[in-house]
Amino acid sequence: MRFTKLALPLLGLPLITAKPLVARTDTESVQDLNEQALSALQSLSDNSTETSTTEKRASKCNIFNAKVRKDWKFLSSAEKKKYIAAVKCLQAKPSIADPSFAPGARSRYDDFVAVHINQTLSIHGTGNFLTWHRYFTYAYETALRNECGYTGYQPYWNWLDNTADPSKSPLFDGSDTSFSGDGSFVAHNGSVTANGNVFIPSGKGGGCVTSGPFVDYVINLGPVNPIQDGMEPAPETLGYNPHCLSRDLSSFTASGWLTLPNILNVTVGAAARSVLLFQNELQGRFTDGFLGLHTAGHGVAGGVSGDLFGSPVDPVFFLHHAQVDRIYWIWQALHPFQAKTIAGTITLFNTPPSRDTSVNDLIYLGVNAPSKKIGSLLDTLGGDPLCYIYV
Ligand SMILES: [Cu+2]
Repeated sequence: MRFTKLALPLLGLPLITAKPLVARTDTESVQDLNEQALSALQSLSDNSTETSTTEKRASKCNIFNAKVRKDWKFLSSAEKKKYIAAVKCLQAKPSIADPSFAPGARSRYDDFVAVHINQTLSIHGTGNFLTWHRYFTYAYETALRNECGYTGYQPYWNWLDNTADPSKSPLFDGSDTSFSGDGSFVAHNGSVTANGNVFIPSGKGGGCVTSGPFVDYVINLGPVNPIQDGMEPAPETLGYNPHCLSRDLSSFTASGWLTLPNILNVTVGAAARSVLLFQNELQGRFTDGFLGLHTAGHGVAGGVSGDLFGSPVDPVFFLHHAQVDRIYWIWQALHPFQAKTIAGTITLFNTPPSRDTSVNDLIYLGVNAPSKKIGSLLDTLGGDPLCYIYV
């Protein structure tokens, strides 16, 4: 037993030491973590009670038959265009939510935005933050596939690419294989996070995106609590408020927060010791000016993405949250004894004070997916319904 406990966290280390002694880029170092996670999961699978590899490959969900989520930049142009076409399809399909719930929802895409807006104060800074956003992203991926003919899986945003200039990123370069680029320049005095603790200086945008697939996209819901100077909230929280996709790409936020040390800290460093430390450092604490990788990613996009409530209106949200989930998946794989633990209460940083989150609590996504217990969403290879890995 003692041997097992010592051995498991060391799994995969030979992958690093075996590589030639040349400097690894930050992106490659994160890729090493991803490979360690895969080898840890494979070792767990090898140590399971099933006898043969053939048997494993045939069983319900395992590392061999799991769906594979990839880095956006490694999708072919054709694959990127198919993903973008499916997003636009979801934005064109009529909403199926009860209009009394979200009167402003017009599209199937809005049905996702609406449940996020509605539950914001009970899904951030809470014990369900990681699993809620995991299932939300999964439900969105499923809608793209089942309702809009997408045949791939949910890609992720590799945070450490292009941090010096996010407008060069394949996600934000404004090409027809991006999520549109920066907003037009609108003079403003930066953005201040909701608690007033972090100031993000203005970039070169602030207005509507000017190129790429989402240049004509009309957002119907939000913003609820915009943080960019001069941006006004919608008159009603879930009312109809047509507006454009705005961005203010922030190299300040990307280069300051989307860093290798921050990723190492939460996956193998001091903040990897418990799920509570992990989730707070990853997500960002809204109380003391620590943005964290998650909040920083929203801040890098800026504009409508700065609104904690309405951030899913920017389709890049789902690539960002796939990366948040990838980091969670890596942490879980490298910490198998803690992988299924949860921590936190059911209100935003326990405000107002509330009970602890339970693995028996349901994740509710309205019309977007059947409700699932948190306990069934802790393992991406759990098979009910999750069955995916990251590469
Ligand atoms: Cu969220």
